[in-house]
Amino acid sequence: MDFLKRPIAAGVLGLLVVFLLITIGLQFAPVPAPPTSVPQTQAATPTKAPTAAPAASGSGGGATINATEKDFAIALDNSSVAAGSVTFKITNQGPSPHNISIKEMKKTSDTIDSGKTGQFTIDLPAGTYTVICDISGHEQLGMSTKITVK
Ligand SMILES: [Cu+2]
Repeated sequence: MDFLKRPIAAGVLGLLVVFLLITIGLQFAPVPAPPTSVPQTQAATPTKAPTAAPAASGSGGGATINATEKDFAIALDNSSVAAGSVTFKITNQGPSPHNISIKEMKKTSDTIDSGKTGQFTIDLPAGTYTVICDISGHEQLGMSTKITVK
């Protein structure tokens, strides 16, 4: 190790070490860069979250129509409601079982037995709908009425 004592050799060696460290440092420098792409993908997911909030507030609202059914008629306390969720509160005052069916939507409530009550909620866009009891023959016997949704 005699050459290490020579100033020029030591200087050249020192420069080589410095050059090597800089080269290694430059190669490792790009490594911290990839994490910057991670926050971008994370930023995309929170934008979906706010869309869930309006759905929760909408569930509480909606129109209510009291529907009284008998053999053989449907009486509604309100025949004009706002578009959206519409809940029929059904009372069956007749001796026969009845239901509430929105003809245009092909949606029908559970069957309500004589003397019983029930509820039927349906999402209705603006339009005119025919409300019937879809138990065989009941519509023809008079269980049919109209509602306007606007
Ligand atoms: Cu009926």
